[in-house]
Amino acid sequence: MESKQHKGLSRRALLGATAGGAAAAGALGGRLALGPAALGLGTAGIATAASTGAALAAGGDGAIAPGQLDSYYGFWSSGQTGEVRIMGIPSMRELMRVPVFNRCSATGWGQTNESLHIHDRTMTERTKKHLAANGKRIHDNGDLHHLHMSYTEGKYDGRYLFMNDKANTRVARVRCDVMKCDSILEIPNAKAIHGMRPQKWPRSNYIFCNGEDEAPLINDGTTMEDVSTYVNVFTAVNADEMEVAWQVLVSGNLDNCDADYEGKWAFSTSYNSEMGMNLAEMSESEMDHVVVFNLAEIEKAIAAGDYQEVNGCKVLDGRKEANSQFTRYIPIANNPHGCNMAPDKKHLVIAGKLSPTVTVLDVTKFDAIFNEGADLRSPVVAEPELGLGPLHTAFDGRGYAYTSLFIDSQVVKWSLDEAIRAYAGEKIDPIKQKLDVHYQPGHLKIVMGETLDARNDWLVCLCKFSKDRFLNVGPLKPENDQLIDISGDKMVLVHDGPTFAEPHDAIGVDPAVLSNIKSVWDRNDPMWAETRKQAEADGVNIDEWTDTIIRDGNKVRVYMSSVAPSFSIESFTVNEGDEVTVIITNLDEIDDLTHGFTMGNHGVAMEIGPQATSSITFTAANPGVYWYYCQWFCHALHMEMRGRMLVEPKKA
Ligand code: RUQ
Ligand code: CUA
Ligand code: CA
Repeated sequence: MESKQHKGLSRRALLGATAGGAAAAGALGGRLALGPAALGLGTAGIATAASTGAALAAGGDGAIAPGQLDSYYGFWSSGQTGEVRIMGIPSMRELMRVPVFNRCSATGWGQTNESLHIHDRTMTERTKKHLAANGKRIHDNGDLHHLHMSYTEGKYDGRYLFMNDKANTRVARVRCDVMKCDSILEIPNAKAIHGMRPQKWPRSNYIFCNGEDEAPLINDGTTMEDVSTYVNVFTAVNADEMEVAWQVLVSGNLDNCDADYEGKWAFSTSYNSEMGMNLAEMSESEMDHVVVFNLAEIEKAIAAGDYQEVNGCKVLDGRKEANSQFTRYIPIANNPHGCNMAPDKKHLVIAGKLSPTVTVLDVTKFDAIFNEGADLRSPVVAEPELGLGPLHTAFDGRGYAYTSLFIDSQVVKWSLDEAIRAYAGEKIDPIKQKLDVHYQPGHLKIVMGETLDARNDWLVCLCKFSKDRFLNVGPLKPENDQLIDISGDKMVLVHDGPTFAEPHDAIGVDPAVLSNIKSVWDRNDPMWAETRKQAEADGVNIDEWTDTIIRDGNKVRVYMSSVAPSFSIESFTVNEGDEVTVIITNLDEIDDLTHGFTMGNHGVAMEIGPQATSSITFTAANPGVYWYYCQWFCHALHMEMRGRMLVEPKKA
């Protein structure tokens, strides 16, 4: 039975045939005995999946046999967990976690000196003051909603991933060659970065960042009750330097954003054009708006020096009353949410949320709305009614759009072209299919669907509730990321994927884009450039086997090397109260040979990848004997990979 599965028969292939179905039930026992019912599929659904050749070849129901690789990378945000997750599509297996805004117990992210340098680089004085007052060094939470890859000419270029932190108003960058965060930028003036997108054309020079929360621009407590002094801030970050390029003040708040394929516009939805301070006020108006940002006009003003400098940022006034050429406000039905640019380079789809409609805007008509007295709704080319609670829209390469319906718990597939023709008066129904999902979907993504290279095989739908879909794990339930086969005429739900709090967003990427991923670090990697400088100042060569201990007042720097299964230092002695920095270079050069360093009873641990240098600093507060050990299983004698720190009592 076992061997049969290893010959590449997927669960779906087995289910598709009657005889095989029995074999599968035998092979996989209870799990498959539940079969189609548990998957929420009728037999018709299975027949369709089995008949869709392309998707079946790619893994059918998402079952990838042991040892087989996925067809695509998936990059998942993790919401309030604050990390990035790398998944496989279609297996939906979690391949790796990349800590970004969170503290990571395994890798030491948020604790190693290398990661603290990244945190410190742009931390504002206000944040430093706050952290010091709370006895902390960094924020150890983040709310990572959106992540996107860098683009060159409308396609993913495999250089970086960018992600937002709504909780602490930050944007971060992950290097795709090593899949580690290399930059965190705290954005001054704005509050709560929510929507975030890299520029698509000509390349990702900017990352566009929406400020969601309203507050006084100079937020020093002098004005608080008078909400007319509140502003919202749209920020363009220089994606290469990870610095604020410019900011634009806007009317209303900002929710989601996107950018076009010509490099002319960025656009953001606003659900609080009312500038309300409570729910009733925020949904009072019939209409909210989409803000269109005119990049050429903004850049012109910045180049001419026509800006205000606030907290080191170049700020322009794009509010309605300023009557500038920086922005236009297109009226959209109340409380819109998703903002998704189609790969046809022309259409932008705004999801209604409180309205059962989505609004389709032709971005090639945006120039016209910057003329005096123009009809701001003139770019609207369709407004199909899709169902209740439309949140986000994904696109395939065949002209279909797929919108999540939060309240209806469905994904609706519709034709962009037919919606436009229907709006022009033709008697035609653009809706192709509504598929039940489980339950309450938010974002949904098609592999490469946010690029000019959109695919037609897999759609991932990130459902906010799983309710009864999995064994009960207590009051806190997982989310449910569902895999949908879109290769045939009908969408077919093929896999339930439980996830921990809370992937808001995801992208699917062809591995061809990521051919630059390394298995071993480059010894000269900039990640530990600061540490290397310190070593040079100490006269230590960290590229060679070393066991040097430098004493510098009450600071002690312990330079070690590691080669499985040993550290170069078996024991070292410090004095009670010393500030100890342990710097380790992993001289192993083999793939998948990561070591770790954990100092017992000191709350200290870090990862040291092959050919990497990592360092960590702590105070030896209590005299005594402490063992340190490698916490990454690296060798048959991994348990023996340990040593002692002896902390001498203070001399009286
Ligand atoms: S938003 S679930 Cu934070 Cu992306 Cu719509
Ligand atoms: Cu080195 Cu375990
Ligand atoms: Ca509103």
